[in-house]
Amino acid sequence: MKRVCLSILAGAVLLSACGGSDDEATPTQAASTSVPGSASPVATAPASTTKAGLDTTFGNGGIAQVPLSTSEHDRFMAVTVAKDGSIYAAGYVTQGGDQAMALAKYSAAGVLDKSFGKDGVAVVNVASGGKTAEVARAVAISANGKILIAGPIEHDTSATGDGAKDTDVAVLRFDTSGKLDTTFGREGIARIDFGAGKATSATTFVGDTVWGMGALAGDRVAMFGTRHAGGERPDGDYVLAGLTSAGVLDTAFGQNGMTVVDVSAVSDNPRHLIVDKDGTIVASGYSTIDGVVQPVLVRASAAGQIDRSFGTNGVATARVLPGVAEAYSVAKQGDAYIAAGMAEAPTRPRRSI
Ligand SMILES: [Ca+2]
Ligand SMILES: [Ca+2]
Repeated sequence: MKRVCLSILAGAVLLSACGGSDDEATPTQAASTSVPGSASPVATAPASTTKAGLDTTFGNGGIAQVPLSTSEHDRFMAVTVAKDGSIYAAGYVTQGGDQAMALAKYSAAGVLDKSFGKDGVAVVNVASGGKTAEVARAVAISANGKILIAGPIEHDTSATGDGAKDTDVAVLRFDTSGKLDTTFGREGIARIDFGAGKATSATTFVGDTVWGMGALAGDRVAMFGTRHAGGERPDGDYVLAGLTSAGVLDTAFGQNGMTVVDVSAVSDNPRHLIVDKDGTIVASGYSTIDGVVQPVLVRASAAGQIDRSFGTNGVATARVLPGVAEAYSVAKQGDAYIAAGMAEAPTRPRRSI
C-alpha cells in the first residue's frame, strides 16, 4: 500500500492531508494545483481504505502558515512542488489596500524557507497604486528550475473612469532564492496586454485574466486566461498564450503568441491548465452553452494549435445538470482527463463533482 498525500490551500495557509491507498498519485496530481478564489476547496482527498487526516509531520500539526499581514487580506491561490521537494505557493499580500504578487517557499516538510525572498516570501508590487486587481493565480516551474507566477494586474493604476478598470497579465520569474530573474521580461516581469477591457454594463467590466500556467520545453510557458471578446459583446473569450524563455509573447505559439477560443457569447471562465509530458496543453473552465453553464476542456499542442480531434473542434463540454456545472481543476488519468468543480441544479443544493 502506498501513501497518498494531497495538499490543499485555504487562505495563506498550506495543509497536507495523507491517507493510505492502493493507488499511486499521478504526476499531474502532484505537479500543480490551482484553486479558485472560493474559500471552499473544490478538490478532495483520494478515496482511501483507511482514515485520512492531516499529515502531522508537515508544518505545525499538518498546517503551514505564513505571517504576511496582520490586518489586511492575503491569500494563496496556487501551489506546486519542485523536483527537490520544495513547495512554492503563490498569491497576494495587501499593503495599504494595494495588492501585490507574493511567492512563498517551504521545505518538503512544510517549513518556511527563511532564506527565500524576505523571510520566506518574495513580494513584488507590479502595479503600484492602491488597487486590488493584482493577484498571482498560477505558479509553474520551468526545466531550468526557475519559478514563474502569473496573474492579472491593473493596466494603468493612474487611469480614471473605465480606463482604471482595464487589466493586463503579469508573469514574474524568480530564481530559487526568491530574486526576480532579470533575464526574463523587463527586470524579471513580463507584462502582457491581451486586449483592451470594456465596460459591459453600469456595474461590470471585462478585462484580461489569467488563471492557469504550465511549463513547456525550452523554458517556455503556456497560460490560460480571458480577454474581452471585442466589439459590443458583453463577454470574454478564452485565451491560450505562450511566452518564450525571455519573457515575451512567443510568436511561434498560436497566432503571434495567442490562441483565442470563443466557446460562448455569454461567458467563458478559465480556471486551470496542465501540460502533458509530450507538451500537450489541456485547460479547464466553464461556459454558458444553450443557457446551461457547462464544464469546458480545451486541448492544444505545445505550439498553441487547437487539437480539433478533441471534443468538438478542440473543445469538450458536458451538460451535467440543467442548471450550473463548473470545472475548476483538471488532472490527467491515463488517457482520460478528470475535471473537478461544482454542479447545481436549479432547485437542488450545490455539490462537488
Ligand atoms: Ca498592486
Ligand atoms: Ca488589457
